[in-house]
Parts: sequence; C-alpha cells; structure tokens
Amino acid sequence: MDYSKSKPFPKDFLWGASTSAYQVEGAWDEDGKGLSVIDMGKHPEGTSDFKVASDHYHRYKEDIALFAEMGLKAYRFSIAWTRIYPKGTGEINEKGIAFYNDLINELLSHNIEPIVTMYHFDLPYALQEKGGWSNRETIDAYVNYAKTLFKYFGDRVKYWLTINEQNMMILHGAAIGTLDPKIENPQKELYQQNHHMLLAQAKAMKLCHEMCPNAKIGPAPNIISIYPASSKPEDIIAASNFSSIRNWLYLDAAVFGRYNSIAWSYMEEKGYTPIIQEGDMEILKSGKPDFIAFNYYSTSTVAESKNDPSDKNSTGDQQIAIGEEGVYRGVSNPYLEKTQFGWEIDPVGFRSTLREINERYNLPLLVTENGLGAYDKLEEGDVVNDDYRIDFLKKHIEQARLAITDGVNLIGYCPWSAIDLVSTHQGISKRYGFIYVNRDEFDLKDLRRIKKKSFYWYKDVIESNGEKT
Ligand code: BGP
Repeated sequence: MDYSKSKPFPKDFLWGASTSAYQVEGAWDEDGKGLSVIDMGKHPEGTSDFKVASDHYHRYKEDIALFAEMGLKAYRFSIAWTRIYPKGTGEINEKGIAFYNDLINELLSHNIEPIVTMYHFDLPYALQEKGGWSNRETIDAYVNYAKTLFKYFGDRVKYWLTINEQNMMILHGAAIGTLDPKIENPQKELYQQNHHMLLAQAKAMKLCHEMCPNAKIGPAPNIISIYPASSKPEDIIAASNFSSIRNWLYLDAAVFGRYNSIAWSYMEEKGYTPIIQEGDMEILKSGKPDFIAFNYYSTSTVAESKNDPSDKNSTGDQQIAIGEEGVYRGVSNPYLEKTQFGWEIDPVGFRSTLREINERYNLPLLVTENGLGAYDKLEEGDVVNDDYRIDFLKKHIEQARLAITDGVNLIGYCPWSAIDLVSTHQGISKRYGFIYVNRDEFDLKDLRRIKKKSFYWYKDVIESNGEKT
C-alpha cells in the first residue's frame, strides 16, 4: 500500500509512552512498601538491581513535566501491588494510595490520560510464600486489590490493564524474574497458575464494569505474528502451533472465555492441562474486555520440530524464539536485522500483528509497548543522538498507520519507554527511553534527566498527530 494514500491517525489518538513500577520507581522499601518477587529475585551478573531504578518515586513531578513537554496524551504506568498491600492482602498502606493519587492528579493536571497496569510482574512476595499463583487464594487477593484500585482511583482512571504479559510469565518466567525457583516441574504448574490468572483477570474485568461503568479494561499480553520458516506444510503447522500456545491461548481466554483448542491439545499431549473447578469456565466467560492492549517488539519465525532435545534451544530471553520438542523450533529470520541485543526488527510484522488481532477479535487495540533497547551514549553537552531509535519507532508508526488504513481500530500507541529504566534482566545499560537517566549499572551518579534526540522527534510526531515522522 502507498503510504501517502493511507488514512490519518484518529483525532483523539492516545500518543503515549510506558513504564512499569519496579523498573522506574526505586524506593523499593520506602513508605511502607512490601517486598515483591522482583525485590527478592537474583540479578544476572553485571546488572543493576531495582532498588533505586530511575528514582521516579521521588522525581515523578519533574518526569511528568517532561512528559507534558514532549506532548504525551497518555502515560501507561503500573501500580506496585506491594505499595497498596505490602503483604498482598490485609491492611491497606495509605501512603501507597497517596503516592498514586498524587501521580494520577499530576498527570491529569497536564492533560495526560493515565493508563494503569494493575500488575506488572511484581507479585507480592508474601503471596509467593503461600504458593503464589499456584494457590487459588491469590485469585481472591488480586480481586481484592483490583477492588481497592477501582475504589480509590476509578473516578479518574479510564483505562485499566489487568496483567502485563501473562504469556511471558508463563513461557519465560525465569528470564524476567517471575518464576518461583522452588517449583520443581515448572511447566505443568505454570499452566495451573495461568488458569488462576485467567480467572483473576475475568473477575477483575467484571468488577471494573460494575464499579466504574465509564472505564475500560483489557488484558495486556505480548502478541506477535509467527512466521513459518518456509512454505513446507510442516513449518506452517509449527507456526500455527506456536501462535496458539504463545498468543491465542491468552486472548481467546480473555475475549471468548474459552481455551484455544490447539493450545489445549498441546497441554493434553504434554500433561500440562490445569485442574478446572466447577464454575471456572462460567467465570472466564463473565469477563469481557473493552479493548485489547498488547506489547510488540518483534516477530518470531519457526520451523517444524526436529523431534529431538535440540529443539530446546532456550536462550532465556523473552523475545528470542525458543523451541519445544515435537511442537516447533525457533529459527532466525534471514530478512530481518537485529538490535544490539539480538531482537529481530520487524516493522512490517507490527502491521501484520495488528491485522491478525483485529481479524480475530474485532475489538479496539492499544499498543502498550514497542521500542528499541540500545547502548545509548551520553555525549558532551548533554546530547544523546539516538537516531537508531527514531528510525525504529518511525518505521513502526508508519506501519501502524497502514494497519489503520487496513481497518484496524487502533486507539493508541505507547512505546517503551517514557524514560530510561532498568530492563527486566539486562540492566540499565539496555536503554529504551526518550529521556536519558544519568546513572550506570552500579554508579548512581546524579540521576539527572536529559532529553534525547528522540524526545524532540516524538514531540513533533505527536504535535502533527503522526503526519510528521
Ligand atoms: C516486556 C516487559 C517490560 C520491558 C520490555 C523490554 O517484556 O513488559 O517490562 O522490560 O519487555 O524488555 P527488556 O527489559 O528485557 O529489554
């Protein structure tokens, strides 16, 4: 399609940017905050922990002023469950409520729409000690937490996201730091946890509609097109297998309240099917999302399984396709370049992903993450020339516009990340932000904020409603 003939971005398009609490806030044990599984996790050698992160907890006003200067219409952030309920449930921590009240009010005073992720990887450790998502009581704890969020913030927050990247927690929990190391046979247990998360999500969506009739709520998995390595029929089946296991399992459950049949037969074959209690399927059906939020970084390309253990070429990274014996085998795509961290760059795949989700669910779509992790260099005079990031985002925005022209109801685009923050497992050196934070892995320096070249570029994009990229 000819880009010049494509439709414009809608007038009220939510040009935004994203962060998550534990990666940006710091203040890990301040003002009554409890410990999360992330606080208790190990960090790969040479990478920072999350104790100070970007110190956003203390500098949110300065940061929001910068977001406003950039012209953001929306800011997608997560609430740390452990600031609201230090033990996951029980007593509310008023200081946590106060912090997010202030943050939300600050955003609104700058006309920035808050988009709130209720849970972004940081499960309260007190719940983990009682079995985490393996324990059905965690469903109740999550619903109780959701109720508190709707009660205190529902008068001002119109967009809610239930769970960030549930699919990545199931498939790559060890890499992102959410997998409980005590679980011996993780796969089967993880699908039981997955079932519980799906129930918690459905209940929260229903509750949101009851308590905040003007708000909208949706899931936020990581969804990507899966390409077959060739036109060989077995490769096509492998791609379909992986897509069902990685993508559609999560969205079919969220939207239709049922398990995807290919994913279910996969779980049966492997012995991973969860125990489903009476009434569970009704609960799943009772939660209806108003939109689908999703994170997109790259596509995956897969070939038929070789049916031997060499298929298990796990790299421990959430965006690099692994394989599974008898199911599929991840291969690299010869047509795509890679980032400095080995993630394939595929703007056209972004359009294809948007089209696929739209065709399957026919719901409004909101992109809650997309971006380029790179080793940025702070040059003399406080300059960061991140032209590679501009190039990456520009190409994705152009493809998003083509998807809109294809008929996709895309309501917003929130790249990762609004400001530099600590990556899930690759430290602060893997930067994504429009705003540079002056610190290294272990030297916190002065943590001062510096506008990157991409900051000025994104400001122009927003100002022109996507006409100028
Ligand atoms: C997603 C997560 C984010 C974020 C991003 C980039 O999986 O939702 O929390 O970190 O990926 O990943 P990374 O930090 O590993 O580069």
